[in-house]
Amino acid sequence: MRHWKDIAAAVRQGCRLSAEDALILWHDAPLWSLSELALQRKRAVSGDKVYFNRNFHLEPTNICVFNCKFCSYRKPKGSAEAWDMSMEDVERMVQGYVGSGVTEVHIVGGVHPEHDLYYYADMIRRVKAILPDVSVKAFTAIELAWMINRSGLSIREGLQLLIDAGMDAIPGGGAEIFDEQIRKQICPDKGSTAEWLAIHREAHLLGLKTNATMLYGHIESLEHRIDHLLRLRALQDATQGFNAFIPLKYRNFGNSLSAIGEVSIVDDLRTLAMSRLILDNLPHIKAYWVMYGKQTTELALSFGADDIDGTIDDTTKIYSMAGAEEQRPRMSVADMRAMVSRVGFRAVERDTLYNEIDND
Ligand code: V47
Repeated sequence: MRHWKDIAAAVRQGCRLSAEDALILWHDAPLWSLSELALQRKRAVSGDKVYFNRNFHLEPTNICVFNCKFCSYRKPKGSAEAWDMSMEDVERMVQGYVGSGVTEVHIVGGVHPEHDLYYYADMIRRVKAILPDVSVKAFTAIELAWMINRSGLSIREGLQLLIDAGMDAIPGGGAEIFDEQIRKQICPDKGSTAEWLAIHREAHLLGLKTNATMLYGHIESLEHRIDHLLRLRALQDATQGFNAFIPLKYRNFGNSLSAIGEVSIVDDLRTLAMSRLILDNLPHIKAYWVMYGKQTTELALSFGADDIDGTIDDTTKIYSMAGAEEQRPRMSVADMRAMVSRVGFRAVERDTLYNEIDND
């Protein structure tokens, strides 16, 4: 068995990590060493830049046909905490951002039993009619697989229909953990790993950029995390279509896995650094401040992250309902710039496709 120091030396030379070496490094290397390695890789990709954007989320519904055990957001139809926005509600909300400077709307929600592909294509068209210059990053692969399957179209045809309506990119949600046995335990009725990967592959072949996530810190092992990252790396080798990877820490309030608690901040930082090191072909690693909280996000910037997501404007409920510190997540551009410069990096505003926006 190799020593972590030998593996670290190989990584410093640019060698790709195998599953076996990744496990040794993840398990044995001291935190400071993972920080040093991940920063070296981050610097090679994005220098001293850390990206952010001006965005808001649109979560049209939390009614969902699936019942994932880690989810605090989903409520059954008829529950006092369930919502289902009408198209007029959606338009009213989007109108509120005219002239605000936002460059992205991130649309995700529950997999509603009645809303179909044509309904969501119409929603995208209405959003674009109000905010024509804003990028629509929409629907997890799980939502997409559901709506496209029900339409009778192929994945390619379904995605093309949404692209024609104005969809510009796909967010990374719904990946959870790819290992089929763990997936069966935490989200038994949800769309499969194969479906998630097929949607992203097809999107990439159509020229769409997408993100990827991994839900960690529940019942999975380090081997499962490494397997997840290696499956993403393999798809990225084939398509080059992923823009960013976002590790998502399991937050335990208000869902049926609550009893297992949450992992430590050291686990968060190791996971970020190892994601940067294993995903040597993915340009951006995002520390999603809404999920980590602001303090962990600051630290994350010394562990390979080069993106902190966006201003959000208190428009997402997924993490507040799961117990995250940020109960009304909102950050100003000045706050984001200050956070990045406190760590010693340079904040750079980007659009959804990582084109830099010069607002200085
Ligand atoms: O798919 C749900 C996760 C995801 C919990 O692509 C939970 O730029 C932790 O994917 N604890 C949705 N995580 C969020 C997401 C995302 C967020 C920000 C940026 C991007 C992007 C994508 O949230 C879900 C699921 O994996 N999630 N419940 C929970 N209790």
